[in-house]
Parts: sequence; structure tokens; C-alpha cells
Amino acid sequence: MTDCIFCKIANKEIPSDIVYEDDKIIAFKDVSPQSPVHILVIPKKHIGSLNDLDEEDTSLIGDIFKIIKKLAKDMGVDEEGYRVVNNCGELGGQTVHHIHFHLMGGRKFSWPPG
Ligand code: DGP
Repeated sequence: MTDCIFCKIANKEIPSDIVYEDDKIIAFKDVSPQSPVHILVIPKKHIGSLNDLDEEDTSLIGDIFKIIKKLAKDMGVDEEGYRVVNNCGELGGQTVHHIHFHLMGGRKFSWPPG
């Protein structure tokens, strides 16, 4: 999608601090980190939100979670714990309409979230 900022990051049209990449998935540091570790993991193909997932995306989402597990270990937060967040839609707090998963760690998170 031409006006999607995360598609532009995936296509290297705008710079980002990339921490992982393969043919289908890319992960980069959040521009406005809310924790010492704050990585966004996205599919390279444009999927607007969790609401737009198709049956064919099942293995892609599984792969994204495998990468999240690897990155949590690489970033050294796997043993102390971390949070994975997907914001979906307006009330969910989604501001970028390309599905993404926040990997957040390095501090204590509260529950319930705000
Ligand atoms: P959400 O609210 O779940 O849609 O989160 C969107 C996140 O994307 C937010 O934490 C800030 C981040 N973000 C927005 N624009 C950019 C960008 O251009 N580069 C990077 N690295 N992160 C961005």
C-alpha cells in the first residue's frame, strides 16, 4: 500500500532501526519506545489489522510469534518476562493501520492496562 508507513519501512523507503528481517517478516525498534526494549514485528505484506487476517495468514502469524520468541531471547528479556501487544482498531489504540505486534520488555508492566 503506497501511503502506509510500515510498508515504506518494509520496502526501505524510509529508515528504521531493523533488528530482524526475512522474506516475509521485518522487526524494527519503535520510534517512540515505551520500555527499554520496544520492538515492532510486522509482516512485509500489507494487512490492515487483526480484523483483516485470512485463513492463509495463519502460518505467517505463527512465524511472527516464533520471531518474537527469538527476539525476546536476543534482547535478553526472555527469562525476566516481557509483553506482546497488538492494538486493533480505534478503541484498541491502533494508530498505524498495518498489523504489528509490540514486543516490550525491560521493565515491570501493570495490569489491567490503561
Ligand atoms: P499502535 O498504536 O499499536 O498502532 O502503534 C504504532 C507504533 O508505531 C507506535 O508505538 C509508534 C510506532 N511508529 C509510528 N511511526 C513509526 C515510524 O515511522 N518508525 C518507527 N520505527 N516506529 C513508528
